[in-house]
This record gives sequence, structure tokens and C-alpha cells, in this order.
Amino acid sequence: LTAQAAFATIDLSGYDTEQSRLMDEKCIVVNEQDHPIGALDKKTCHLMENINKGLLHRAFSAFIFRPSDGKLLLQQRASEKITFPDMWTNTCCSHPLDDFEEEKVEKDQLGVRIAASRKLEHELGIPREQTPIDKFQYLTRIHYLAPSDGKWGEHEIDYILFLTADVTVTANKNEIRDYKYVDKAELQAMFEDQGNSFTPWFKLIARDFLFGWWDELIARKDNENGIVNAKC
Ligand code: DMA
Ligand code: MN
Repeated sequence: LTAQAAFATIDLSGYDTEQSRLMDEKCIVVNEQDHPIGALDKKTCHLMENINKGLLHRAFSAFIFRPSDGKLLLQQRASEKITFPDMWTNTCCSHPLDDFEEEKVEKDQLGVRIAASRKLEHELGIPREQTPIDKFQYLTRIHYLAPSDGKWGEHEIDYILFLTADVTVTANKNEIRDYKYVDKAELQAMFEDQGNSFTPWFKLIARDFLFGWWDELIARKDNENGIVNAKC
């Protein structure tokens, strides 16, 4: 499968220079059981031509909640992004990279936690000491496929990470066009406004998981033992 992937010969010169450069990052290619089977550049991994043949890689989606009011920090992707430009989405998404040994560590999701802390700093300028890796709460992994435009798309095993923390945001304009904190009602209103567009994975996570988890997060505000109190 890895060998079959068409090495992208697509010319990126029409895109933003910095975003084109980031397409050389090496993603961790996995099978459907999330076992690493190789490494391929981000460009190759995000071409629908390869995704349609089953090419799958590892990713994370981080959600930061403000402790004082439980609001979620959203970002709007920059127009410069090659995939899913200008769309509203969760706090930060990206990939643990094969380029870094520490981001390949699977024990306690260490690799994706380190990648999340690295990208929260890169995209939102959040100092790394504000996102200690042991403070991320790992929820689950989601396997999903979503086209962006005809050429590009996503096909990932996506690790969902929550963090409740006060953070200082200094947006990287090449990554982020805008950001804002929303509560559940405000997010619902954004979804209903036809003028907003959202990434497919954020819509999926919001619909299937986020709203339920969010209630629990608020209810468990003072519960630090990490045990979910479920009702039958
Ligand atoms: C990719 O996000 C990861 C997910 C979960 C969709 P991205 O396109 O924002 O990646 P990057 O920030 O590395 O461009
Ligand atoms: Mn991806």
C-alpha cells in the first residue's frame, strides 16, 4: 500500500510558499489497526488519488477549554492552508511526525501529545509550558475520510485530546485567520448560520462526541481523578 502510493508530482507553486514547504513533513502511515507501516510526506498522504487506494495516516485533534467558563477555543483556518482553507474548526489539528523520534512513541499517546503541544505553539503561539503533555486528556481515536476539494482530502486515525487550561494566544497568520471562545449555545448558533463553513472532522466530532463530553467536562470540573461518572 505504501509502495503503491503515487508520489505526488503535483506542482505546489500556485500555493502559499510556507504551506507548500510544510507539505514535505513526514506523516506516520498506519493500517486500520493504527499500526505504523511506513512514512510518507504530507503532500502524498493528502492526495485523494492515494486516499482512494486506502492510504491512511495518524493525526490528532486538540480541544482547549477555558477553566473559568468551560468555553471551547475555536480557530478559523487561514486562506493560505492548502486543505480546508477558511473553515472554522477545533483548537488545533495536525500530525505526529515521523521526522521526530519522540512523536512516534505510542505509550500513553506520548507522540501525539508532544505533537499537539508543538503545533499549539506553532499555530496559536501558545507557550509550551501552558500545554504540558500530561495534562491532555485522551478521549478516543476516530478513523474518518473526508475530501477537501477534488484533489485534496483527509484519511486519518485521529486522536482526540482535551485540555482545560488558560492559554495565551498569539495567532500565526499563515495558519489562522481568526479564533474565538464559544459555549455550546454559541457553537450551535454558528453551525446554524449558513455563512460559516466548518471542517468535516469538526462537524463529525461535534455531532457524535463533543456535545456529550462537554457536559461531562463541565459537570466534572472539580473531579481530578479522571473517572467518568456515567448514568444508566
Ligand atoms: C490535520 O490538520 C489533522 C486533522 C485531524 C484534520 P491540518 O490540516 O490543520 O494539519 P497541519 O496543521 O499540519 O497543516
Ligand atoms: Mn491529515
